[in-house]
This record gives sequence, C-alpha cells and structure tokens, in this order.
Amino acid sequence: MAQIIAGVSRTFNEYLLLPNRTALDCSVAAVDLRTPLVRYAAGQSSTIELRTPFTSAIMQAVSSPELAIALARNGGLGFLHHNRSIDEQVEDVVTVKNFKAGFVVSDTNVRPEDSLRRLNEVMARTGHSTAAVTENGGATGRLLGLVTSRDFHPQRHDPDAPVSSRMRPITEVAHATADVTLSEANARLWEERLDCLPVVDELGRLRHLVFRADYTDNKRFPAQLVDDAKRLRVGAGVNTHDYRERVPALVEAGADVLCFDSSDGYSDWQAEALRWAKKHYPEVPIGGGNIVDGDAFRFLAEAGADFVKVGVGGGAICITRDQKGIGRGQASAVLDVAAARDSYREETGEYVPICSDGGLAHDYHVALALAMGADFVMMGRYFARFDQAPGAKVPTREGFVKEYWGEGSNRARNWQRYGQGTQGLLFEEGVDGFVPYAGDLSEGLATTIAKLRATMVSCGATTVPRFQATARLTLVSDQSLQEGHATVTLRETTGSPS
Ligand code: RVP
Repeated sequence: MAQIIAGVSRTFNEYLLLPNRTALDCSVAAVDLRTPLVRYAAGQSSTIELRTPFTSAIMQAVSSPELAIALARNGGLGFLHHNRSIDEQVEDVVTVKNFKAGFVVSDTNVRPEDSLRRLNEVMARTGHSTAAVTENGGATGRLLGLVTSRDFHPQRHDPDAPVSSRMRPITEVAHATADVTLSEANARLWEERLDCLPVVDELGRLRHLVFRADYTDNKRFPAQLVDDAKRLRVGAGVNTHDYRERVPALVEAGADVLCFDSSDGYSDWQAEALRWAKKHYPEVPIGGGNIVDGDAFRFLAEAGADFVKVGVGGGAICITRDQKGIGRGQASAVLDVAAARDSYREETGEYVPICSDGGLAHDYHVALALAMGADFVMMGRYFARFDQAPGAKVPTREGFVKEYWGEGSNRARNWQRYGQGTQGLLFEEGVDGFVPYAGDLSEGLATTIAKLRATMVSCGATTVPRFQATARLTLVSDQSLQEGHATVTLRETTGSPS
C-alpha cells in the first residue's frame, strides 16, 4: 500500500510571520541580505555569496542576458536558460561576462558608403541618435567616424548621399584607447563637453561607446554581484542530455555557476550527471533539483550538488499537478528540505544551500521562504514582468502586459526538461500567457527589497541566517486572512506591483 506522508501539503499563503522583539540597532539600513549560493564547509564561508537573495528562473521567457545583467547589478544572479543550442547559450554567457558598466557595445552602426536614408532607418530601429561609422558597418569594425541625428536632416540633406558626407571623421572625434577606466572616460566626457566617447583598440577597431548618462547610471548599483575580475557573475542552466558537451562549453565561456534544470531532480540521471560534472570540473559550482523532500535533498547532496532547488508544481505557469498529480505545497517542501539540510550539515559539516523555486506570488512570500529556511529564491513570473525580460510587451485595455510561458508549454518545447522519454512533448505541463507589465527591474526589485528589509526588522533580524534561526510562523485560518485585508471602499487602486 502507498505510504501517506504525515502532515498536510501547505502553501505560503497559509502562513504569516509573528513580529519578534526589535532592538534599537535593528533598522532597515542595518539589514544585510547576503546569503550563501554554494556549498561550504563548517567554519568557512561560501565561495559565492549573493548580495540579495534572488535568482531568475531558467526559462526562455525570463533569463535573457539583459535580465541577467540587470539582476547581477542588483546583487542577485541570472541563470541563462539552456533551451537553445550550446553556441547560443555560450554567446549569452559571454554577453553578460563582457558587460562593462558604462561601456556599451554599439548597436547603431553604418558604413561610410551607406546612404543617409539607411542611417535614418537604423536609428529609427534602435531608437539611438549616435551611430558609429565603421569600415564593415559592424560593432567592432575599424572606426572611421561618428554621426549623430544632429548632423543631418532627412528633409535638408539628400537621402541618397553617403554617410561619409555628413559624418565627423575619426581625426576630429575625441576617442580613447582600450585601457581607459570608467572614471577617466567620465572625466573626459565632462572636461571636453562630449556626449559620447568611443573606445578603440590598438588597431583602431571599435570596442565600446561611453555615454554620460550611463556613467551616472552605474553609480546606482552599489551591491553588484561581481567576480574577482570585477565582471558581473552569471549562472547557466544545463540538462542531463547534452551535459558532456554543454558543461565544458559554458565553463570555457566563463559561467560562474551551473545548475541542472529538471522538473524532477530525484533521478539517477541527475545524480550521474552531477558526479560527472564534479569529477571533471570540481572548481565549478553546480546545483541540482527540483525536489520537494528531505530524502531527495540528501540524494542530490551526496551526488555532489552545491545547492539544491526546491519546488514541483507551484510555478505560476505550471500545470504539472493537474497533469501528473505530482508536487507538494511549496511551504511544506521548503520546511522539509531545510530540516534535511540542517541534519546533513550536522552529520557532514557541509552546508548545502537550498533555493525556493516557483510559486512566489507576493513580495512577502520571499520573506516566508527565507524564514522557512530557504537561502535564496528563484522566480519566473516576477521577473517576466520587467522591461529586461524577453517576452513581448503587449497593450491591452487595462494597460500593458508581458508574455510569460512555461518551459513545459508547447511554445517552449523544452523536451530536455519535460520530454516524456521522447524528443517531443506528448502533453503540456505549462501554459502560455501574460503577466502585468511592471517597468524596470531595478525599480521593481527595490520595492521588493524594501519590503523584505522591513519584514526582517519587524522580526528582529538584520541577517538572513539570523532571520532563519529566529523567525516565528503561524498557520492562518481563512478568517484571519480575511481580517488582514482592507475592509473599506478604496479611493483608488493602491498596493504592490507584484
Ligand atoms: P514562478 O516564479 O511561479 O513563475 O515559477 C517559476 C518556476 O516554475 C521555474 O523556475 C520552474 O521551476 C517552474 N517551471 C518552469 N516552466 C514550468 C512549466 O512549464 N511547468 N514550470
């Protein structure tokens, strides 16, 4: 007969935190959101610590290089998805690793012999008003000059005239060599009253453009997650099918951390793949998952996982529970796995961080996940709403929405994660839909972080480990949830963007 697990499968919505005593020095400014990302031995600290406890879901609709850059600049980590060729994913990793704050790879480029009409078209497409004129018309060709929207007028100048007739040649354009630092570049922008400073290599090839606006922008991100060479950190998803080729390519490209991405990580395939990765690349941290119970945690930890992802069936786009009857309420799953992680640490002296993945429907769910023992969270729906996510922004009568689709949907066709033993999907485990558009990631995340800090202060904790150790939670009844909502007629719509 089947074994019935004791206790009900519970969700985050069924819990609330109780305030703890808040000491005088426990303030939002004192809260430190640092948290371990990868396994470490007792008495040491994790080789990679997130500065804020957020990672992005390994999904087409979420983790583009642009989103990974924005998230790392805010102290979290993006996991670039693997539902694409190895070469394409490698290119994504390189894009993030090559990101240099304030140094922009030019996306508006023409050749000197191109017509002004074409220049106009390129500017209209990119929305930028400064174009680099390069020998081959590419972003890294030999720089021959600059042309801006102030240098020509579609009505005043013959649209068939070549760009060379209106560009400022390189001999008249202030430019810098590749060893220039951002603060040196900025000093020149101000002293020489420039809007843009091109940076070229020793052969005169264009490397980057530096704009005034981007320099001030960089000052906004004091908690960036960077490696020893001050490059942004980035993660990458891998699967148990082509890992022997994909893992080496991603490591070579500079990925800081990898993660086996599966809807059911409690499998010999994943254990075998983890052992292979740890044997061939012991220096590269690699996570595993997803799982929902303590036995499965131990299984992956023993196979070498450097962190373990928790969550099956709770994702906003996920219908695994409807389709296969598999899953567990996210709160019960996190509590069970956190207990197993703590026992594993006591027995082995090794701390293996856990990630609560999926189903975080409100900002306060992040605080609940951490209080229940998660070291960090992974979110899909949340990040899919921002400008930096790859889904299209679509106007509706109620405002803008962004596309968001599951990896188990027909649209994603991620057979490596969801294939039923075939290179195709026999049935879907995810849906294809929309989420409300929420603007820029940095602004949205700042609000979520402000709420998390405030919650931790109410619970008397200024660090994540302290919060985990001291938080008190209570189960709630429907009536007490009801009591928590406003019971007056609202003057206007207020509240959280999430
Ligand atoms: P959410 O944050 O609730 O949008 O959930 C994101 C998570 O859902 C992912 O990190 C992944 O674990 C899971 N997922 C992704 N695709 C699907 C699906 O199609 N069922 N589920």
